Amino acid sequence: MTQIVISGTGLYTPPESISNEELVECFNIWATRYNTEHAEAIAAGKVEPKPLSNAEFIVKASGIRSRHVLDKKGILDPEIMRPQLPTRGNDEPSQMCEMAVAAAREALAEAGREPADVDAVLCAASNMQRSYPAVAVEIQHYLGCGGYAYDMNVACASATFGIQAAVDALSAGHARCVLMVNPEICSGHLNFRDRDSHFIFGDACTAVVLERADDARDGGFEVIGTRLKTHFSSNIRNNAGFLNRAEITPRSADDRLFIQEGRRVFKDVVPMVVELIGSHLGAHDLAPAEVRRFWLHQANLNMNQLISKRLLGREPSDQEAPVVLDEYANTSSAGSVIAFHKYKSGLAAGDVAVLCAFGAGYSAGSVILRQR
Ligand code: CO8
Repeated sequence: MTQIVISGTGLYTPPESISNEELVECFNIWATRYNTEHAEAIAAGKVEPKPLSNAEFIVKASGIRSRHVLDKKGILDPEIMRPQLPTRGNDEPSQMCEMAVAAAREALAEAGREPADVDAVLCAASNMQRSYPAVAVEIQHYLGCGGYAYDMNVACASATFGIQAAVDALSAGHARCVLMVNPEICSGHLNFRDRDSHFIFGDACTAVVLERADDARDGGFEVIGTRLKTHFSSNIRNNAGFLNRAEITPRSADDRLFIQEGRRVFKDVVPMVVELIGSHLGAHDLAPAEVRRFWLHQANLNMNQLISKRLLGREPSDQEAPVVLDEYANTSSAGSVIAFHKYKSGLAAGDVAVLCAFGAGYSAGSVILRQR
């Protein structure tokens, strides 16, 4: 069988960052104003008051302390509370393209490759900023890659599905060098006026270069195997779509943003992921104790600790299951790859590691890697 390797990774981090305290201050100004304006209706029981948010709750419930975003000013203006991005002309690169090009350049430099060496570009993310042309084709154009390109969306698990698609294309001989990118502008579809979820997401983009082992430079990670799993659930959902304008009863604006039953997601997804990683390792005659590092999806610290604990039978160390969501929050499909990108050094040749992402769908993907 053709050996496939990850020969480079890259990361684009938006320069602006919002702390929990800044986010909560804005939310509470807005909620207090709302409650004052609706005081009579609230007293009459006709309107629910808006409860206040709390920075300590956010850290305790999620492990998140801050998030990088494309536009801090709009999100933190109580009159606006959403990112405000300049409308770009059709002859300018889109925001997703721009982030992906930056992350891709870093990944290609690590792989020792030029954009012209790439003959497949996969843009795997939770949202595309337009329906068509595919964002991947735009990235291919602005980087100067050859071959073909396409978009794919499997929510937070998109990067692992993208890695499997890349491995399949390389194994089948459809491509020799694949660039897989995950530009996530989560702030664009987050409801900053929903106390239960306003703190969850941030923006970032990751990039991964995959090649056949005999083409790649020394180092990097051999892909030992990939395994994907999906199971339908509406517990994480976003009803924004091209048919919104055709709906006889239009959905509310809030229903066209991210919504979730966080507790239920936690309960459903933890066992699904533990089973996926455990059975995937078993199929390769590996035990969780033999895994030197778990680069898990970065949604919730308690969730990651529970998954690692169930697999290892003990608490993981910081090195075994690195965390980036304190700084980045949940960056959807980029999260596990940010953890991989930032914490992939320090392993010895032959060491086994797992990259695993999970989220809406439900969807989950496991990628077993071996340090070369
Ligand atoms: N401040 C103060 N109190 C709060 C706040 C707040 N901000 N929010 C909730 N509370 C209160 C609640 O009202 C509740 O009060 P009470 O007990 O009186 O009812 C109490 O705190 C506890 O609330 P929860 O039970 O909801 O709190 P949890 O401990 O469950 O934590 C989490 C909430 C953090 C959301 C947690 O459930 C979680 O992280 N779950 C997993 C979620 C997850 O992994 N989701 C994955 C989604 S990602 C994905 O697939 C990508 C989708 C596409 C990207 C979209 C980008 C926008």
